[in-house]
Amino acid sequence: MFFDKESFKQAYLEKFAEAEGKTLDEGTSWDKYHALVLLLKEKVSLCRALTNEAYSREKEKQVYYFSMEFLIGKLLPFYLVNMEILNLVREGLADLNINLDELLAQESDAGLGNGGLGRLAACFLDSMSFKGIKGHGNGIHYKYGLFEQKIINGFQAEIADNWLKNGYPWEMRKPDKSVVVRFKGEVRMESLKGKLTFVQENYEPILAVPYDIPVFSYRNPFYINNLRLWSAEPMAAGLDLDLFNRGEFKQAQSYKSEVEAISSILYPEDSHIAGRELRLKQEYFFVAAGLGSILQSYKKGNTLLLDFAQWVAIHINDTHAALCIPELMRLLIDEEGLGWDEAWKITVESTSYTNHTIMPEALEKWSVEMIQSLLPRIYMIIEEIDRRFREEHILNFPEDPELPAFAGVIRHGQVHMAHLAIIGSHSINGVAKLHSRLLTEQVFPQFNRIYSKRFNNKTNGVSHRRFLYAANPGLSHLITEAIGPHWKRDAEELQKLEVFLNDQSFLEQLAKVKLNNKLRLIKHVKEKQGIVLDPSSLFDVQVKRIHAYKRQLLNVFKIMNLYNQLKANPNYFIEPQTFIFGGKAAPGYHYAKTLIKLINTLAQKINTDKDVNEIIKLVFLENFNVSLAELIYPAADISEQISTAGREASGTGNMKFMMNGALTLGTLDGANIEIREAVGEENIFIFGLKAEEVLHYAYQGSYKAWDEYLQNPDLKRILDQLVCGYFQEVGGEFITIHDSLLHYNDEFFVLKDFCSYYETYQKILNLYIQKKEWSRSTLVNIARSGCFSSDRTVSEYAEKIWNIRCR
Ligand code: 26W
Repeated sequence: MFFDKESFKQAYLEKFAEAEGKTLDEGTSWDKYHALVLLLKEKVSLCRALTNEAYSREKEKQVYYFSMEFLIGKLLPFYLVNMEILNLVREGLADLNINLDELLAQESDAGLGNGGLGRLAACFLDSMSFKGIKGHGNGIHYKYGLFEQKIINGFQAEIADNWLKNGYPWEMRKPDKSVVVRFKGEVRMESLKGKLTFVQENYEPILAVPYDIPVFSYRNPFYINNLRLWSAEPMAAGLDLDLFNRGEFKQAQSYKSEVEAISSILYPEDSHIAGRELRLKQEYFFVAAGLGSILQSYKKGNTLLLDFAQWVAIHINDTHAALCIPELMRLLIDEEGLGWDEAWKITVESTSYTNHTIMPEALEKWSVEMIQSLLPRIYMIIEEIDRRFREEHILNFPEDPELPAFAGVIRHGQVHMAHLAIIGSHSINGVAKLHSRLLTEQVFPQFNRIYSKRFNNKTNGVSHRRFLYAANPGLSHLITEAIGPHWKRDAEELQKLEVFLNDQSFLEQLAKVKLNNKLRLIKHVKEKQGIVLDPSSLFDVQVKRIHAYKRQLLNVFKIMNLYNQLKANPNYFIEPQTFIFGGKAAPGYHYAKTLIKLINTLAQKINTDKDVNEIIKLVFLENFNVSLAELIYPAADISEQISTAGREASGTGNMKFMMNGALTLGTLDGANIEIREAVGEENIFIFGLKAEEVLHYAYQGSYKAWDEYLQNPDLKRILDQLVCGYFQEVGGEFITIHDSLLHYNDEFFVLKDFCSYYETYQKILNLYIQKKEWSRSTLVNIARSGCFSSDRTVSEYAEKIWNIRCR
């Protein structure tokens, strides 16, 4: 890459002059950032070209990861760390009077995702590249990513995220690789030499133009993979020229806007599907564009179409990409002339599907009318898939005539996307052991009977290079000093840290790293929100999307109870504590937005109360995104993972906290269960109902939230405080929350789990004051976090699902 600081400086100055056409003194921070990205991109391409020549690699299978979301965050700081040139570049730039941090601040935090699913996709890109897998992302080039969150008067306000306003130097527009995507129209059937063919007519063509972003990983610029994001553009030079020529400028302009709307904005909902036509258009758009270009390049390779599945794996990241199945069928049958059976075999063998949620309101269903009018040929294929499935399985399971009705793709005028994905894929996986079990036992038992071999588990993982190595330089340094650098390549090596469990000086250094990370976060919070936090306090953190099932409310009740106790008993001694929340609510999710207001209202009350504000403090951090996450995880003592058991498919924040040495306070849900297995019961704090118990209550209808309220005076006080003027709430803001618990019987068992949660929290406080024991527990968490690296997850996908070799 660069041999030394001097060669970097020279290359940088040359690149700057060439790209910006100014002297360095005239250049803005943006110019300097821009030149640095161009230089790195060029260097990396050069490295790859040279190595390719040297090694001329044999033909390899390619994986295409289809995802509507890629929450990649900032690339420059991560890539500098991955190439191990951060310090060299920092020092070289400093010699030129340039502060690297100012350049890093220029890059937008690419927020092309909502939360867990999108961030997982980004971690997989890193790990696929690291593992030497030719694995590419395929997604949408949204003009606006997930909104920026501002807190105004305690409420969430949303501001459009115009992440491309200055341009994005990592991406490269590739107009020559554009694909035409066809919507609407009619399908004409005709017989050609005795063979039935299908021709789509009078359709609306839309141009899909790709933007490519290079993906490379740790010390490994040779495997440059590609994240390809598609942008929707009108076919004829930006305008409908017919309309334009007829003088109908307004209509011409509106046609342009309608087309561009397809890749204009990321839907900010992640647990509720509204069934809007624009979203369906987005789904088909990126699927058709991606598959179209894959097939084009596959055919250039002169390989037999019938061998497609041997060379290509199509992975669908939740059902948002399930239209890959009928679209691949359409391409193979209509465009390539294969018969149904051949096409179906190729489709099923190449496609695999990951499910990320079992919440019924998040399982996608589209109305038959909508698919039929927007995608007439695709609908015909879906109907045929449904017909054949029913036919085959009525014959195979005569003892259960109900089964096909249950398990078909089309039911009651709706297309069930998960069913389509299951029938059309050779592998269906959940994202943590419990989740995968619930998929087969509770959500899709009929399919599990038919296709039991297809169902499997792949527990999620996260990029330990981003969330530990790059995000926590202090801890990374300490680890490398202790066990050498190999853990960056193989996270399992972190286990070697256990030899320091009784090393007093190491444990003290660990605590010092945590303190420094708290100071780093405190500085940021002070600059951004003007709030001053206490570095000697315990940092209890819950950062994630705001949802009823994630139960931020339970955490709020804990804080209210603690506050009530402190007020009632001024001599009550506890360790100083800082409660930190962060996360976005979907703009239309009223309950979640009310929760944000409640947290801020409580914060205002506690932080201005002189009786307590030296002991406890509460903050809601604005605009939780990848960059903020990278500051928060390293500073946390407690990781709140308190979803109602059975609801959180896996969680990945839990893993990021763990590898940064925070102890989990959580339910037996998602991957918390596997974290407990890894660290042992004494190094995690588990409370609350188990998934089976929750299910049992739900079946029996035997849970009575009112009883909890009446029997527990602390809880009663808290609930009353929500609605009795305690917060001086305007217009009864918190009534909805109160009603969700008492009038709608507390669907997420907040009241039921309260006591056990509160008691477990007290245990944490007890351990926290025993500094040595606490640090040991912290160390066990770090040392055992290796299995939650996405390197492990991606290797499992490669071996068991994609059938592909890893490095
Ligand atoms: C708009 C509809 C919709 C529905 C579901 C959008 C997005 C979704 C996603 C599937 C929700 C999601 O992000 N699920 C999360 O996926 C993570 C990665 O596997 C898991 O760790 C989380 O537990 C799961 O909630």
